[in-house]
Amino acid sequence: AKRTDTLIGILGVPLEAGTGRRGAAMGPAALRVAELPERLQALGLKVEDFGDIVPDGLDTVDGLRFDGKAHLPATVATWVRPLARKTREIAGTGHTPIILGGDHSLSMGSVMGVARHWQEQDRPLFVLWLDAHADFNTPSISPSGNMHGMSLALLAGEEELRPVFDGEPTSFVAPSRMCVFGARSIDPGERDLLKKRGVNVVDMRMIDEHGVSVLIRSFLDQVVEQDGVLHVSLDVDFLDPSVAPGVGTTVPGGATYREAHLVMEMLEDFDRVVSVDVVELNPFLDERGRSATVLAELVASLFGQDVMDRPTQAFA
Ligand code: 5AB
Ligand code: MN
Ligand code: MN
Ligand code: MN
Repeated sequence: AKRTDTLIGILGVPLEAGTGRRGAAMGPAALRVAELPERLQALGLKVEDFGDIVPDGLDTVDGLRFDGKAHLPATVATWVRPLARKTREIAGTGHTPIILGGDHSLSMGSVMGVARHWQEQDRPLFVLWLDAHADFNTPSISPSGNMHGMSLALLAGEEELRPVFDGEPTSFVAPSRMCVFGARSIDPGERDLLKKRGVNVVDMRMIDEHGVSVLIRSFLDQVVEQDGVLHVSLDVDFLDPSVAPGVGTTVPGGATYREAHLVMEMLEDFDRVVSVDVVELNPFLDERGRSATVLAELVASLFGQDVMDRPTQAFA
């Protein structure tokens, strides 16, 4: 299916303060080198590239205080605050935002922005979190303090993380409208909190047993039932490291190439995806641009690239 009426808005977020490892800031550049925008254009979509977001000055987050273990929360705040404003603006002009990361803490901003937009339209926003991790830690339970492991918890409205958007407008997402898909590494405190809040979690064991299609379908059915729209947050580590090695937090036993594409193809048929993050690519750890290329292909699948209609692979 070709969606020639879709207007895409690309926005880069070269943020790596949310992770313990450097290199993710090169992600947006690598995804552009892998021709992610051009692949969408080739499908007939209109694509506008808004460049990279510029963070607010550190003086704007003076006095930001956190209890518990949180690494560089003020720096992350200087990125995700303008990102929330910009994403809301891009969505407001009828674009489908595609946010190129950057570490996963950026989703605090991108999803906050689209959540505000869709709240104004009175449409419930659902979030599909394709990830080896649940990113549902808070500063009091996080084993690492890294903010990229806390973004989904912030978006669910966890009190401990509210200082990130202190003084800024917020819209949170109901945990029952969140689905973590592909999980295989969740911390003990995080597991308890996910359960307490009622987040849907589909782990790799369930995927092995039932297959991605049945499990994705049942979440998408909930979106349709409530006449909702869907944000997709794609963490590179959703994929098996053999498919996409360019990532700081590798966890074996991830989604295969075809499982990931099937998810994207089903999302394309579903036709309710309103915004996308592509996060955690670390080009410094990649092998000859392989992971960046795989990600660009996955996004193309999500917007109509057909499996039978693929150009010859340039990598390998
Ligand atoms: B990612 C861990 N749960 O909180 C933590 O890659 C890992 O965005 C978080 O999913 C991984 O530090 C964050 C151990
Ligand atoms: Mn993540
Ligand atoms: Mn992850
Ligand atoms: Mn990671």
